[in-house]
Amino acid sequence: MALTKNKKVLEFVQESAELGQPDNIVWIDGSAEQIKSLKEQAVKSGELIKLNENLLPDCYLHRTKVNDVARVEDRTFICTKNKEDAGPINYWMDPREAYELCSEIARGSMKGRTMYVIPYSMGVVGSPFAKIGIEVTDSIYVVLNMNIMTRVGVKCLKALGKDGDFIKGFHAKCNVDADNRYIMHFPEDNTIISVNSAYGGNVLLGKKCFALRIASYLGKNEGWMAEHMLILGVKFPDGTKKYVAAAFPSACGKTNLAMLIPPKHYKEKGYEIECVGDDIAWIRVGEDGRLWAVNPENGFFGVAPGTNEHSNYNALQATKRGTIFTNVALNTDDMTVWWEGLSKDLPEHCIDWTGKPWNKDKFDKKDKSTCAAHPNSRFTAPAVNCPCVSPEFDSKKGVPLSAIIFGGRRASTTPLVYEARDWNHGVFIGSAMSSETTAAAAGAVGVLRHDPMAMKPFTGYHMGDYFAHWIEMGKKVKNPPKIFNVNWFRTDKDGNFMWPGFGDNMRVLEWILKRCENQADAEETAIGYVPKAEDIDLTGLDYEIKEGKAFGIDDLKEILTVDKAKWAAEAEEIEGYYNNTVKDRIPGELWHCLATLKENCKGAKPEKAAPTTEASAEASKPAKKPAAKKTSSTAKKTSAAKKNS
Ligand code: GTP
Ligand code: SPV
Ligand code: MN
Repeated sequence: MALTKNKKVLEFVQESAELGQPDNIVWIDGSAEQIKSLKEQAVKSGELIKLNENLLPDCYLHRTKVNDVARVEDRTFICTKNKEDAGPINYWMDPREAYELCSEIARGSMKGRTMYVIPYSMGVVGSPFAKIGIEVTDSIYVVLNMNIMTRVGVKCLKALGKDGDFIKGFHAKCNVDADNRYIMHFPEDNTIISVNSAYGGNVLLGKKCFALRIASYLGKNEGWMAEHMLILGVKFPDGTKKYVAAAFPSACGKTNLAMLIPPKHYKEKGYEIECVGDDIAWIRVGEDGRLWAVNPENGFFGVAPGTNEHSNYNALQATKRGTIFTNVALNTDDMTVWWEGLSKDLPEHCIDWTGKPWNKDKFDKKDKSTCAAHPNSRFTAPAVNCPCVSPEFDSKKGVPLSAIIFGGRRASTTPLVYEARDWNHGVFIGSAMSSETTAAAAGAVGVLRHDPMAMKPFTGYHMGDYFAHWIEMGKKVKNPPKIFNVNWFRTDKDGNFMWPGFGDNMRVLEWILKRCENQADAEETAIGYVPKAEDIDLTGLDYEIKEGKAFGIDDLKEILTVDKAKWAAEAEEIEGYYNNTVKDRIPGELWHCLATLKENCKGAKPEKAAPTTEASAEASKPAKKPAAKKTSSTAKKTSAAKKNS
């Protein structure tokens, strides 16, 4: 039975049902009984595998199809009336064509299935930040994940009232056919459509689709920001707290930094880290002229491989109850889960992420195809499970930001940390970010791509307008946070990470927060303010870069170095990105910062920079749509396929 009288919601549900033609419609009320019964159904159908109730209470394993294991950037579209509004970085499709294409694909695809109606809120219900969405889906996996990742149920419909507006999300898994997979965004209609996938970021429509792509567009029009950022609080020995938000590209360390455990002597002094969010921040200007941030999510959809008691104790603890694991391995001896990096000992009896028996003797660390868990396998864990979750997690007003941090994977060039001269320069640093797409193999130079503010795959409009919005926001904040850039991933000539990272990143955070209070010195360089090596506390640091080579002050000096020749080349590279990729609509303030960088590096002979993927002719071509191929007898020939054939 419908749980609301809101006409717009009822209309949307009816239209969706007419399209999908499900046998039943079930409204998700958010009650524990309903969720429990859905879990039982999913276990019965094999969609979920129940794990050991004593060791992992209320935890389940789900395996996706092997063709459906990650976000699909080249099948993700921004459908604005004018192509220019989606900009040169996004894939674009005409909205009418996109609606028609998805309707053809989804029509009748829910026959014999149930359509679930999920009312959900991004942000605490009742917070001025919060926004309501309705996702319809024919996947129990989606319902159960949304129930962890967002706030779900009747309370959201109540908040919507009789005629409140909401973000429409239509998801039909269809045949999970990769050739007819589309993740469509209609920012001008507050609508998202996802067909032919059943994996995480493609189908949990509250996450990247709504909370970043649609929300970034809303934020531009309404004067706020939706960012791919973690939010953490640092509690000082005297009890005061300071908050920072940090944008790193996917799989570059947000969850790890958000839940950091400080080194021993910091802990002994009384420092603590509190996690407010690990992936998304919605940011507004507060009455006090500062920026205030909330995490619109309610759980963590975190990378499993590499997570262990030492690397991220808090994340691992968060997965110990009420968690859904996707594409990890199943240890059949005790019905628990396993992934590469969880433990040194490999499980004796194990089923890999594809559902086949796994032979530990054939495992080769360097060959991904021998892995038991998929490299992008994930856990969906409730935020309340996290031992270091912030007391401000449910705050309706959010937390005030002292600093914003950008960062990526850079084997060279970018120092461990540096500070922007001012807001606009910070925006320039974010706009010019590049990061390696692949984990650096020993000795090899990483393949770079530009990923401005870690938002390349998530900005729901023109990237140049997005930069301009950042500049505009700076004008609205009387007390802006300071902006920094970090790089945990500098390598030596053999490809070893030089900086210990993880918990030791606290040492850098401390310098950052001292700078915000004018309590630490810095040196002005061509790219901004860099710490003096002696101002980064190395007490108790115990790290071997490689066997027999312990990290020392000279290594710190090396990773703080700003090499003008490299930066002269970087400046040329950034200019090429602005001119050839983002093209028009780059704000004058950023051109000005680029000119300053070039001027500061003058005289240094540009040392050839590592080429970014955009530097190649292929990537700088305007966005084109992938061909939709007819592959199964039930999938209808799509209009895009007609045009492309
Ligand atoms: P998404 O959920 O995809 O947005 O990823 P994320 O940004 O939250 O990344 P996450 O924290 O899950 O880390 C991804 C990978 O980076 C893992 O393999 C980590 O082990 C590794 N990593 C995280 N922090 C550090 C660090 O400080 N140093 C090094 N060397 N590796 C790190
Ligand atoms: C990311 O890729 O940045 C993620 C995972 O956080 S997903 O939700 O699949 O986008
Ligand atoms: Mn992410």
